[in-house]
Amino acid sequence: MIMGRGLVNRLLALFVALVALALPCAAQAEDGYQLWLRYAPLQGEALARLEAFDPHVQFASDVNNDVISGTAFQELRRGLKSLLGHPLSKSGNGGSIVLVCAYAPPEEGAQFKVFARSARQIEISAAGSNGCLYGAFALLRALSLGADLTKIDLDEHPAMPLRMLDNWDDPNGYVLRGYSGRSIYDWWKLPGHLDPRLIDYARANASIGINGVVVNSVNASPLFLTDRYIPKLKRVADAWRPYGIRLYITARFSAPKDVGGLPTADPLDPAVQAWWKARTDALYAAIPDFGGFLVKANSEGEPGPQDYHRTHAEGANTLARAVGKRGVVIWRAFVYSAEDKTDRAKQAYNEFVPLDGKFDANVILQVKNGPIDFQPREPFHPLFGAMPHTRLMFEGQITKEYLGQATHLVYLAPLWKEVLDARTGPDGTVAQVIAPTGMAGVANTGSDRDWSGSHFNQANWYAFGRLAWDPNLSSEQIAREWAAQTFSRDPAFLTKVVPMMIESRQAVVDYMTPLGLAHQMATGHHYGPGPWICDLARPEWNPCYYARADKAGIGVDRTASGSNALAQYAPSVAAQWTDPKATDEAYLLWFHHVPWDFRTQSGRPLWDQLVQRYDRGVANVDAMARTWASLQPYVDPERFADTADYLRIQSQEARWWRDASLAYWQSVNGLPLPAGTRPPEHSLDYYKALAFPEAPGN
Ligand code: GCV
Repeated sequence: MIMGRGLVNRLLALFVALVALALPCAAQAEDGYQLWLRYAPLQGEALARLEAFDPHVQFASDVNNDVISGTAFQELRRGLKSLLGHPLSKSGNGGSIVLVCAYAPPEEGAQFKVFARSARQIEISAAGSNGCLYGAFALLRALSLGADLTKIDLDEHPAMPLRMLDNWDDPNGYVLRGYSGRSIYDWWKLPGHLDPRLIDYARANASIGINGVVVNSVNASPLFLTDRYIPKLKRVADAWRPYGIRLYITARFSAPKDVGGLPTADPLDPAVQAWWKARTDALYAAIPDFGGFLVKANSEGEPGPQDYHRTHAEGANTLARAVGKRGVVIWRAFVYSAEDKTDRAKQAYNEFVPLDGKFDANVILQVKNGPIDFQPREPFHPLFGAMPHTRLMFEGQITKEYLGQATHLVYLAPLWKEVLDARTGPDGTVAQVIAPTGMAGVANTGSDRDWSGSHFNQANWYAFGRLAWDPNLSSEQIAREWAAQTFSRDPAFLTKVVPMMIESRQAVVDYMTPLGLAHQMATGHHYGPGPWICDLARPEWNPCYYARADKAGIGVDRTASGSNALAQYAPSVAAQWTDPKATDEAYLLWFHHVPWDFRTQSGRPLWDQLVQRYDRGVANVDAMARTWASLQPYVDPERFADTADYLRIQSQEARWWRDASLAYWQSVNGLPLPAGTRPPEHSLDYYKALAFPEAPGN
């Protein structure tokens, strides 16, 4: 009997399904390594449709098929095979997916179309091979989500040219603010051995549109500028090129002195300029598509041009001239100084706005989402919209330094969206300000099998890439896409897990820093609460600096009667935050110092409202844990148990945050808790005495 190819495939799929059913649950356990790229076999109608199409992948003749389009080709075959649950048929008689890719450099040509030319032919066409790669991933994503291949009609282009990850990894394998193991870069074994994980990393990044990666920490080692590192960097850059990812390094500003043998790193010294030029030329000789330098200068003790009484623009331009048209210099705006006694929230603006228009064309200023430091909530950074003659880039933190790190489930898309969607003035939003330039996210990746320290932390990596591709995507859509690809497409799973993810951000705000408070985390590790800490020499390193709680009230007066940080925003923006009675409660204590009995918009006195918010945060984490427990049937045992454990930790720690904070505020205001409120479990002294010498970041 001769069986048709389709029948053979269907029988094969049935056999695989029966074997899978017969296996014990543990065999299906997953460790999270595959991220959102599992391409779990389709079922039901979606599978039948793809079987009927019987896809094979081919290049259009006469078009470019360089290494990047080669990756697209391989990825399509890999993804389709996995979605079908069996190899693609060899006959080539089925429907075709045709790649039509031209050549363009990585920042260009990324737009793509995926559409059905006929019922038997799908075309992925792009102005550049990287567009073909993004189109391939988009097609596989759509299929993973159950789309009908023959009805696919995608027409996409990235919202911004630079979509980057910043690794804060040191040459010795330590990851600063890393909560997912050691560094994925083994500089010791490179260039002789390249860990295949670096290729998986590039693939995951490409799948969400990331096209640049900075490989070392902003607190930079000068080693990366030595000859010894060039072949190491080259090996990584070569491995990433097929994924359309350019390699960047952080440059230590004092490197001409540290490793260059010069007596100075003064950016206006001709010998220093010649040194940067020679180093940069050496990098480009080895890596022709080297992206450029990231620099943290005169910030938190890092060296910079101000050490030589030069401005940030003079420093940045020296490096930018060495790089020339070949790449960019990304200069961080994260500065605040021990000598400057003005409100820390104002210092970056004061430093950089006078330099607007003084940076060379290939300098980009990288600005954190808020004016302090990656808090659970901050208003958008006032530099956005205030430097019309400078290229500004958004910096977000995917690693959750101040948001519970590995163990708290917090989905960050709503946090970034809040900033990207914020209007900077009459002319537009933060997303529009950065559209000509880009977004960088401080990566949360490490050597852990699950890459990100927890399964749900992967969602933040995914969301960052997707938002850099298209900041108009909603947090819900991104969560849905991620959860369906990562765990289960079952609508019963998605209708519960997506709202849980969305609410997780407000929950952490509520139990850590409600009503516009910020930076109440204990100094150093930034993990648990430390609102009482007030004895460190630099005032802005004390949580008490950010709450200004006293017997009379709480919050930082940033209006004209206080630091007037409010004046750094456009008048139309500042107007919404001038009057405490009219200020959105999300930012109330950020901008205002108000009495404990201040009547909030809820009608409750501030103290009662604050207590209510801490309680709401705890209740929401408990609700998240219950939701997750109900999702057990949809998730493999290993990832289910990991997440359940972490939610238990988060429930306990939300209580810790609430109880420690309330105990402290009560010690300041002397007020009783509102009737019916559960008192803190322990005394304030108990919370103050807790110590975590082993916490990451200590
Ligand atoms: C790289 C915060 C972190 C620091 C980090 C700094 C920065 O202050 O706590 O560890 O240093 O941000 O962004 O430069």
